[in-house]
Amino acid sequence: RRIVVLSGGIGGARFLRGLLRAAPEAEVTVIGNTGDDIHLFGLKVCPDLDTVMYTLGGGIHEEQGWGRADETFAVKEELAAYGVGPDWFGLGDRDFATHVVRSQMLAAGYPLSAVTEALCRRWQPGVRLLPMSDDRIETHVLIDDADGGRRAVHFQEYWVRLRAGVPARAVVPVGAEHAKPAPGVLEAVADADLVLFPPSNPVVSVGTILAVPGIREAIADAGVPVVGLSPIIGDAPVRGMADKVLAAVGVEATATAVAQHYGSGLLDGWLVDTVDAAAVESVERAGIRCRAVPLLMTDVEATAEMARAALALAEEVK
Ligand code: GDP
Ligand code: FO1
Ligand code: CA
Repeated sequence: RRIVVLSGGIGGARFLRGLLRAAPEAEVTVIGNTGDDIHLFGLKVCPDLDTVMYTLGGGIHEEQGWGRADETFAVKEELAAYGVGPDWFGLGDRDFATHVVRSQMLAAGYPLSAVTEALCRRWQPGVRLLPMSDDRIETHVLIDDADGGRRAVHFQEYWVRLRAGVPARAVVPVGAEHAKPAPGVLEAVADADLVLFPPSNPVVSVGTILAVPGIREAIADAGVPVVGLSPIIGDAPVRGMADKVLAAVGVEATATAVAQHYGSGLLDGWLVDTVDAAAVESVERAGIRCRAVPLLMTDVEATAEMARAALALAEEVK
């Protein structure tokens, strides 16, 4: 069975670990978000691709959900000693090596998709990891300025330096309108038996992937079940600040609102947590089949159960 998963970082990567346990025989292609990418110190950093690669490859810092395990920060400290910023983005020494290899290959003319494939040869994530696009797309967030105006900051500055502490007035995937899907993306969707939206951030992860021209249409037209799992439980994100970016696009932080945001034109099935069982009726009224199951990824087995529920729902909506 060929499964395509649209993934951001932490939530998507953890879900994928459960999916691989639930369906070890499946061929899984991950379309990874690259809107979080940031250029720092002359290097290109791809947080969501790296989080999927490290998590499935066994190198992730488990509690953080990003960056490498057993990290040291000598390079970061030396950069600070030179007064070379920014200092608010925690790049570790081991992680730097990934960005050096990636930047070197990009400079040699390899597209991001080929670079990602090369990096995955070391990590063996057990999935085919494709960037959503080889073209540069960067999510910027519009915030209020001191003098009553507005200014755009890079998503990472909003998320990490500002800790999403100020309202996001707009979220813009800069460059998306001129970008095209990376090689293999549309083919993977066309060949898929099932498309899954993991409990990733609906705006800056799944939403950014869907903003690449052609991807949303390919999924809607694939003629196979599209099943999603809510990243919102009990009217709040399980972790992180997804509610801040949902507000920016006028979507309330509820399991129902997120399903409606994706729309019945895209979603055939939606899983909500048992605490949101009351949402089932409203989601079904929106034309999306809905089931309430435990959705907390407390460990790999719990996540595998979620994945099994998603696969079962996909069978129902076929
Ligand atoms: P990021 O790119 O690192 O932010 O990761 P993603 O976009 O892939 O996923 C972030 C989302 O994962 C957040 O909005 C969380 O609400 C969601 N999330 C994290 N842990 C869980 C969990 O255990 N269950 C569910 N349902 N969602 C989760
Ligand atoms: N997230 C943080 O909250 N603080 C950090 O210092 C940080 C550093 C970092 C370094 C490399 C990397 O691949 C990811 C990193 N992240 C950090 C996570 C990153 O901000 C993700 O984009 C978010 O988790 C949301 O997607
Ligand atoms: Ca992300």
